[in-house]
Amino acid sequence: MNKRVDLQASAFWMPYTANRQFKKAPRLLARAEGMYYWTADGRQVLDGQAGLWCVNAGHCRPKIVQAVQKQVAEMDFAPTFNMGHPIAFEFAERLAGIAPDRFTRVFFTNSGSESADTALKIALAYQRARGEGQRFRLIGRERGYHGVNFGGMAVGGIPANRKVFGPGVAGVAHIRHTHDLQRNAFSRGQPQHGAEFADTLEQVCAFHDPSTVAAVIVEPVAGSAGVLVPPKGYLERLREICTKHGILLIFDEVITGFGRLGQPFASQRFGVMPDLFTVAKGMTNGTVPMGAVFVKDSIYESFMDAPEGIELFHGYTYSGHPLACAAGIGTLDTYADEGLLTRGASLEKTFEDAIHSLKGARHVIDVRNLGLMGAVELEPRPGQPGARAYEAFLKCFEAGVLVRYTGDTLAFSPPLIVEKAQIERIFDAVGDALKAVH
Ligand code: PXG
Repeated sequence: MNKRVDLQASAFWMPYTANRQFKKAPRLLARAEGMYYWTADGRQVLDGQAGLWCVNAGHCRPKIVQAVQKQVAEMDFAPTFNMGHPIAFEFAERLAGIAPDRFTRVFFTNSGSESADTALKIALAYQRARGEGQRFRLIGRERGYHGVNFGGMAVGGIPANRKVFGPGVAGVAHIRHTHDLQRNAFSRGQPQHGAEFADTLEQVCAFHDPSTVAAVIVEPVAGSAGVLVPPKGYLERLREICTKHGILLIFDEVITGFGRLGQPFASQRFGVMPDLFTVAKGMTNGTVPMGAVFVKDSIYESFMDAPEGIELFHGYTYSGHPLACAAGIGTLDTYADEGLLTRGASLEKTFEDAIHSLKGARHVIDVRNLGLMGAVELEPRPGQPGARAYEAFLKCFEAGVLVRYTGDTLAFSPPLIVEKAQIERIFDAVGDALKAVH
């Protein structure tokens, strides 16, 4: 079969992809195991990106595969509206068990986008439940990514994701992003400068009147925008301002959750607690789509104070889907067996040294990292933004290493089972690619 000809006319409208460009020269993955993919023509590719920031335990892990196989044969689907199945309760309990103190409730969704929209809706409903129904505003941050649904898009801060989709949700404002190349380029871990960027929240609140603001949502480390690590003291200051004004702080932990930063969740890594946080991706090791919102006990309780009846008019057909719950339990077992939720901490220095070895490489204007998350930012080629990173990505793939690129930034988030030699291989491949890119 001539795959190229078939693909050019394929019915598959690919997401976030230059369809025509891709279909002319497709890159097809056919199999995966542990740290590796194999292409359709049999080449082995080291996964420097955990799939799409999600396969934290590596690919096709036996406990997860077996759990899903068993569940699909036993009960494929069951509703969670006014019905229940034990595995959903079990998985929620297990999740609450690894969450920071007081995050005792879990609302199931099917993706990070749905988690963001669910968290925003819970925040609005909570404010109303406690008699603060005038708080309708939602605040996001420039360069933030909270998925593609209307709520997450509205609070998101990447212009290309918003500009053609109309006015969207009313009452949304944004605070400044935290990227400061001039002062913080080549920072190892959290940058020194920029705690004061949190004060833009104070300004936005003053402008709109803080008593109209329901919630602020940020990624603890911005992922899609190119791994923007929060400056020291920044998240602490956001927390203080939210608390002072009765505003809920939502952390979007879709990428940072499940061990990416060397702790189960970013809030634990930074010692800053939100009121709600969202997850997806690593929750099921990417095996079956699923997301969730973790809710602090006091927020949940305020819903339960209402007269009996449905407390929250929200939910998805597949909230708590049995296959996803089975995958999730197999995932948590795998994380626990191998200590993966904290393994990133022991590899952080190795990862940091390896990625910073690219300082001084051609085109590189910044290197940044935290946990097993890192980025290398390139000087854009004049008149061709994004071209250099795209070409470097292609060269790495040809050399057998999968990385991610966004704009002119290369991003890295290997599975948490990665070994030192594999970390070195990833950054050697990037170094070679950069020598070949003009
Ligand atoms: N929040 C955050 C912080 C994310 O990173 C979402 C929400 C949305 O999740 P879903 O499951 O609806 O896609 C994400 C997703 C990239 C990239 O290249 C990042 C994501 C997805 C695809 C690509 O950086 N993050």
